[in-house]
Amino acid sequence: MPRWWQDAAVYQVYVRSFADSDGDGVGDLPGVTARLQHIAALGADALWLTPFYRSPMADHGYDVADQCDVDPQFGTLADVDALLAAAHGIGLKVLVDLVPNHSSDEHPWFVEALADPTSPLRDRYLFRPGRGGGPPNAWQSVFGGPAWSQAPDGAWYLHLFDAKQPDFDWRHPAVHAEWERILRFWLDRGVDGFRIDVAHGLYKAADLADNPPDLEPDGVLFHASTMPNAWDQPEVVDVYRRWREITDSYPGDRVMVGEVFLSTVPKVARFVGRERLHQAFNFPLLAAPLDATAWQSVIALSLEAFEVEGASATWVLSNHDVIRHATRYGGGEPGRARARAATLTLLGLPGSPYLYEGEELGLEQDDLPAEARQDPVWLRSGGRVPGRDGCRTPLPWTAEPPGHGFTKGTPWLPFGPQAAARSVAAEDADPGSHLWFYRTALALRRELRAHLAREVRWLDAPPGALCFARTDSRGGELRVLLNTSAPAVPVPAGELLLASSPVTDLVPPGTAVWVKV
Ligand code: TEU
Repeated sequence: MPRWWQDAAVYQVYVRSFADSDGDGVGDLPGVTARLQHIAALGADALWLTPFYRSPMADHGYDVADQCDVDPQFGTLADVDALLAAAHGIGLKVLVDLVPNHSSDEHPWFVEALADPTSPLRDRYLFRPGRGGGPPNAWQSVFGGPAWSQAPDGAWYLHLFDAKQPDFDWRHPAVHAEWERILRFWLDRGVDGFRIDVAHGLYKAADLADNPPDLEPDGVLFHASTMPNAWDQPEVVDVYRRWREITDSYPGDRVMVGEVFLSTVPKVARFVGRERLHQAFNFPLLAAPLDATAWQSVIALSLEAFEVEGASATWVLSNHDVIRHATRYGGGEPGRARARAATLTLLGLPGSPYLYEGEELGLEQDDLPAEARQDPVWLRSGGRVPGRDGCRTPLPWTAEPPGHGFTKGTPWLPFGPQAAARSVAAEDADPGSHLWFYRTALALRRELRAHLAREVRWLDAPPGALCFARTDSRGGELRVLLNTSAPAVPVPAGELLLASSPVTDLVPPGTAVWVKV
């Protein structure tokens, strides 16, 4: 019997942008509770809440000042309890986001460490003397600029992200003890699991040595590959070994999914398994072009690496850090059609799809005016890097501006031009909508998944297409065919269960089908 999380469809709620209950323009926990029915009706099994902890919001909540309290913008601890009770009442599990690589500079530990050079709390972060009048090494922040800033006494502290996000020193035992306390705090409160931010981070090379100068980034996503001394150190998996013992000691199959932002499946696979994390996000697939050959090779590698004892595969195409996949795949109706084809293919695989709020509506990346942008990536790069605001605009619930059912006030980021046509209400009223496609696909997946073998068999397909089958224990099999670029491919013989776009007896490029054979 598979565990609930092995095949769970998990819906990512970017709390700031989901639903605002009090009119301040920022989404909040009571807003999520009031709209849980949307997630249940979609057919998701669980939701993941992005950080709602006390935070000065320099990175919209990924800069945490108190990991065990709720920011007043988002609500209260009682609101978390109410959300958990309501979600559990309708059969939804809830994951919360942990941010163990760094804290906010307004965390009480760091406040004292920064102010007092003799404080023992300094050792819980990475303070170092400078080198030749500058920072201790040449490491760069993910958000642009040097990864070091100075304390008033002249010492430097490391921040791989914003200057308001100092990195912990995971070589200090107090950091381990504190995070085990935080883990238990949320497990005791009844969360079903954790998404672990920057899970490949935490440890840095002990000597903080400069990185080899001639490394080329292998894609914008994978800053980690150019700074091998800053990420993906051997020690980090031992943290998760210990955390797995803790999560396993609780009833109810609590789960951990790591945001392991590394470029290849084998690098990510090191984090996953029986004595490690249950899952890690599959970014190599997200970064691959939507091309049958590339997809088949990443999917095959992923199944081999992640479908192992005590773990399962994940499939993710969008989140709050990347360009929405309808846009990456070309935008407009063709981009949305390709996005549906990609999603339908992944929903046919064993493992957990992670769906980002708004992708069920086929939302595209919004192009925001400079004065509206708020992402530290945009701010720190002086406007050179567009940043992530375009995938974080609020969810349009209704067609009516200005609040679109998201807020009674002014939304913290403006709605884009697609808000009215792609609102939940508008798509709910249209049986041919992207939203209804998601609902139908997830419902069908739910019906089939108990009967389908986890094993995936690859079938012959013409160049530009891929095809796989999973045996149905009641007889026959499910066949999934994705055509990315072949001249139209015949629909496999059998009962056509679902198509990502209308098909006749041919599957055109940019289309996927499920067939019961
Ligand atoms: O993202 C991690 C991130 O930004 C990646 O770029 C990665 O860590 C980097 O390539 C280095 O390998 C998470 C959150 O999802 C994001 O929203 C936060 O801004 C960030 O961590 C800092 O907490």
